[in-house]
Amino acid sequence: MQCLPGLVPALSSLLGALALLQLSLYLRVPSRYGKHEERLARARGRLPARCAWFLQELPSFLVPALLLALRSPPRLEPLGCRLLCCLFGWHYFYRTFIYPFFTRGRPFPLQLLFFGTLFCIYNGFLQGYYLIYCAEYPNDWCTDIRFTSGLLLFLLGMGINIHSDLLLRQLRKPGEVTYKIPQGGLFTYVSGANYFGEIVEWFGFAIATWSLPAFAFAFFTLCCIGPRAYHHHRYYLKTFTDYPKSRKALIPFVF
Ligand code: NDX
Repeated sequence: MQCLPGLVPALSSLLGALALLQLSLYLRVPSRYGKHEERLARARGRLPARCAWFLQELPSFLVPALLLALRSPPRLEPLGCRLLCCLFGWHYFYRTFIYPFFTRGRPFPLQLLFFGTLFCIYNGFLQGYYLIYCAEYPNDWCTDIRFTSGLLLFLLGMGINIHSDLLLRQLRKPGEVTYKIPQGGLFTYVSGANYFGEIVEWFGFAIATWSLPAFAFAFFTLCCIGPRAYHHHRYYLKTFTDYPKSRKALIPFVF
């Protein structure tokens, strides 16, 4: 496989367009899974959350791994590029092989699972194809300020995201499906602490790779889970009379 000129900008632009579509569709009405499903039209079929998240996220790990295996020789140079690939793989290893097996979430709608899987194939291909076949970094990219600051942001965001997912999980006993007020960590300041972490993480990745595909994905993440954080926040304010009034939706002290 070779790097086709024009393919990466075209796929990245389409991802940007999908982000805007996502924003226009889900700014007013939340995407219909989790706490926003029962108040809206019920999805026809569902799959247990563990199975659904595993299947949905698997392509984001598998597609770049396959692209790497197809490359001859199957290794990446320079070190900066290798590390960037590892960051993407590391996140999706967690999201595919760890997160689903601990989740206590409700069954996930099949229809969204289908679109979510398509999205993960698309994005896994775009990020993997760019990093494995097209990216060109200088040998000292690891010491570039963009790489180091982006890496720090990525790690900070990932830490917040994993910690917040853990706090959410601890709100329920196994088999429980009720909603409670999240407490602790960044939830002290925002309703969407896990989403805040994920957004910081992917903007960190975009800065570290300094690439169009990664910025397009960070933008998509913002347009996808930013509105969802806002809908979660409204849900909490409506549902719990004792919900902390100082808590914001997504960005501490701001929004
Ligand atoms: N999956 C990313 N668009 C998405 C699935 C939906 O990873 O057609 C985007 C992802 C997909 C979406 C994906 C892409 C766009 C799609 C969309 C569906 C339609 C849309 C395909 C791929 C589409 C167009 C038209 C443009 C093509 O019962 P429960 O499940 O609510 O329980 C929850 C529990 N919990 C609580 N428990 C007790 N008390 C409370 N108060 C609780 N609040 C929550 O915690 C869950 O078990 C768990 C987490 O819930 P929640 O709602 O906070 O997070 P969730 O949205 O489930 O995300 C889980 C993690 C989180 O860390 C988040 O950052 C990350 O996944 N994520 C999620 C979505 C997208 C994404 C990351 C990204 O874009 N990077």
